[in-house]
Amino acid sequence: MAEAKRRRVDMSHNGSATFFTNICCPYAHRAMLALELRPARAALRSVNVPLTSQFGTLDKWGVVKADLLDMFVGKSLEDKAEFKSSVNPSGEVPALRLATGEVVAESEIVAEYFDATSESSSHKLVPVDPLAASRVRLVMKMFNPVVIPIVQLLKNQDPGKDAQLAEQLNACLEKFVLRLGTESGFCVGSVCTLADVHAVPFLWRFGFLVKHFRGYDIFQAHPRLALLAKSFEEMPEFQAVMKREGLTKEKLIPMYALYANDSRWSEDGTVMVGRGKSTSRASSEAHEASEAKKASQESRRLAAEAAAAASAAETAKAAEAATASSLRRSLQAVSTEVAAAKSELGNERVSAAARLRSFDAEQALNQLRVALLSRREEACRCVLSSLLAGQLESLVLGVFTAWRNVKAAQLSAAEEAARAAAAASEASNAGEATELRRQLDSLHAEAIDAQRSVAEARAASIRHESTMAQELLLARATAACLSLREEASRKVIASLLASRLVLLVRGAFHAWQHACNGEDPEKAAEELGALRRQVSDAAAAKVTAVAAREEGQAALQSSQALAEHLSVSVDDLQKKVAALEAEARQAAQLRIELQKAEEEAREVKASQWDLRCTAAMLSRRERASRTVIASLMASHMELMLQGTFCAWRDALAGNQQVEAAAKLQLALDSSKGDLETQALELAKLQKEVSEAAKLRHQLDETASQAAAEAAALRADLAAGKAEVSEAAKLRQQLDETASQAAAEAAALRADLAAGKAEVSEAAKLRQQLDETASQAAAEAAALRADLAAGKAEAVAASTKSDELREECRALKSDAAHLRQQVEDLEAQAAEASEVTEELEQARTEAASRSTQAEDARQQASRQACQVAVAEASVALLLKRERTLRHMVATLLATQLEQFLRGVWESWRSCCEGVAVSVEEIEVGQKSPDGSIP
Ligand SMILES: N[C@@H](CCC(=O)N[C@@H](CS)C(=O)NCC(=O)O)C(=O)O
Repeated sequence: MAEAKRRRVDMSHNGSATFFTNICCPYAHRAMLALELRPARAALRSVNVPLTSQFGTLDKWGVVKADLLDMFVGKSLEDKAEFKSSVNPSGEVPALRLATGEVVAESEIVAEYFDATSESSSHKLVPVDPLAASRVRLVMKMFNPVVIPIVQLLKNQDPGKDAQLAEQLNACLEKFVLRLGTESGFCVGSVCTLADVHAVPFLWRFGFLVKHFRGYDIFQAHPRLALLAKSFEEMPEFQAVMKREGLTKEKLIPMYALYANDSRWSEDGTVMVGRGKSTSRASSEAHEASEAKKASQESRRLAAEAAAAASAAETAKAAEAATASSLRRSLQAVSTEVAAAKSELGNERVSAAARLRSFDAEQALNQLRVALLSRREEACRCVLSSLLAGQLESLVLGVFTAWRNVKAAQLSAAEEAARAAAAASEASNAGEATELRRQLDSLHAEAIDAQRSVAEARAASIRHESTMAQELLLARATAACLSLREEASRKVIASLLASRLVLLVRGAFHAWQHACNGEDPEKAAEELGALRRQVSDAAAAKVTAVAAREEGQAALQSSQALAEHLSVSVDDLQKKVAALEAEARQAAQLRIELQKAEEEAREVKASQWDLRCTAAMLSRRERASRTVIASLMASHMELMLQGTFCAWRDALAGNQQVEAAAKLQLALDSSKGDLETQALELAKLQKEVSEAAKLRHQLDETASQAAAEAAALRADLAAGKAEVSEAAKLRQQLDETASQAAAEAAALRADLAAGKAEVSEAAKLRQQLDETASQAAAEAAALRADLAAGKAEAVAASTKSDELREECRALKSDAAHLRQQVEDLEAQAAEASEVTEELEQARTEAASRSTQAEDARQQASRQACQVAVAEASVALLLKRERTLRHMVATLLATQLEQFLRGVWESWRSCCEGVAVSVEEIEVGQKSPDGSIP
């Protein structure tokens, strides 16, 4: 009792750690076992917290029976509520409140906390090795699904479900066993781990509890689990817990009776009335045997009942047989009556069939007519549809052929335009080349002009020298010579740049042409080679130009002596230059014409329909232009840099020369009186004069070369003219093509307008047709109504005529009868002629009778007349019907024709609409100003 008091629930937190537990709970058992294996370092107060269900047992059984472990003494549900509010909101054990007031809950977490915080020398429950720890955790995870089926089996109240629940439990246990190690009886490895602490409290207690209450032995089914339980039972720590808590299997079984009875109590609340242990396997077998015995007795009883029922059925069968024979007899009588009635009916049927046959024949005829008409209609539809299909096919074929032709024409026009453009570009190239050459020539001429002017100046200075001091003249000449040299250098550089520009532009146009003609690697390689050759030629020309520049400088130095001779050659050169200028003007004119032709060609090209081709060409041109502009900019940049450097170098050289000239001036000033030096200078001048003669010779040669170049240029000009004439021809052709295209377009537009007009007319016609059709439909409906009325009249008339015929027949028979009577009377009168009176009387009678007969005859003739009239009216009605049918047929035919015409028109308009939309698409791809987007 003292121990029990020690265990009183004391929720107060007095600064020491508290472990809230209950050995009846397998979860709490986990934490208790862990604490035993891994003792806490600080003092730990253990407090038992009764379970809610245990309080119920306590109420009903009393402390002696319910509190076998002395856990509830002095404990109440209020304590439980306080535990919930102050320690664990779920109200579940185990829970650990630390000295700091923090709470650790959930069994495996509490167990792990004990393991982690223990300072005991015992091995850790969670191995330090991560791999071993992972195996421990895997086994723990695989055990969790075992708990639910094991509790379900224990609480199950339906014996029929035991096997199924045991099977479910077995499946979970199998999966768990598969993960267990083989090194020892423990779950993992050779020592006890957290996995064992996790599983054993459950396996140990539910092992014997399930066997006791439900007769299912998990250890027999899984010997590995028996080994595990045994390994644990032998462990001192396990035994220590059991001993301290006073827990034995014998005490635990009555505690778990609550679960085995699924908490079902008798009404007075003192006895459990659930299944308990009553349905163990053995008891269930006995139950099954008694059930089987009951079933066999029941079946025997049922068999006896069945035999009695069979005899009763035999008697009933005999009675029924007698009844059946009497019934059969009456049936035979009835069948005889029925046969008689049938024969009567057959006779009536024959007569009715005879009556109906005529009607059926007419009906069949009508059906035949209808079938014939429907077949005709179907045949007409087939014919029309095949005709329409054929026409549609031919039309589509025609459209495609026309479209192909138009495309081919467009392509050829585009090709021609491209060719013309290429020719024009070549021509423009040639023109530009000519222009550049002309510029080169003009530069050359300017250089020569400059030389001439320099020479004149020089001559003037020489003349002045003769009168003034030769020294001063020489100095001035030197200065002029230097400035001229600089100018000549600039000119040479300009000519070089111009030649580079020519090459660049040519290269650009070649690239453009190459882009336009498609990417032909061989051609490109050839062009590249040609360009390289031109570049090397240009380099050679540059070298030659540098040499010429040097020569020019030399020539300029000696130009003083050449003044007179140059004046003559300058005149010639001026003439040649004038001629060249005239030619250049012509070339410029041609170039302008070519540009115009090219612009016109472009305009013509722009008016072509093949926009894709043009777009592709434009994109290629754009690419080529970009390439060319990039290369031009690069080369310009290079040239600019080169020019800058050259200018800078030339400026430096000029400065040096100016300095030298200044020095020379100073020297000249200083040695003004030195005649010997003057004589020497004069000798030098004479030498220069001789060199100038050589230069003149060279200039003559240059002039002859210039003449040859002029001849070549003239030839180029002629070629250019020929190209221009070709371009003009091409332009003419293009004009023709354009005019043809314009005419075609105009024709197409006219066709389109006509088509549109036709479409509008067709629409109008269709509207009219629709109106007519609606009118016709209304008329047809009216006619149909008339027809129906006529038919009804005809039917009525025919029935009336039938009746009249019948009456007529009756009258005729009456008349025949009367006639017979008259004959009889006449015969009697003939017999009675011997007796006069009798005869007269008989005659009188006969006369009266003949009068009657006459009356009857007259009546019969009247009736015959009436029949004839009725027949005539029937014939008239039939005729009317025929007329109506004919009218309906013609109306239907007209409607059909109109309908087909409408279909045809709508189909044609649809086709034209397609053609129009195609043209509109073609046209719509141009921008409003006619330019290509
Ligand atoms: N998931 C919890 C379950 C603990 C649990 O269910 N404990 C039960 C006893 S077996 C409990 O304390 N129930 C509260 C009560 O019955 O009042 C754990 O692992 O700790």
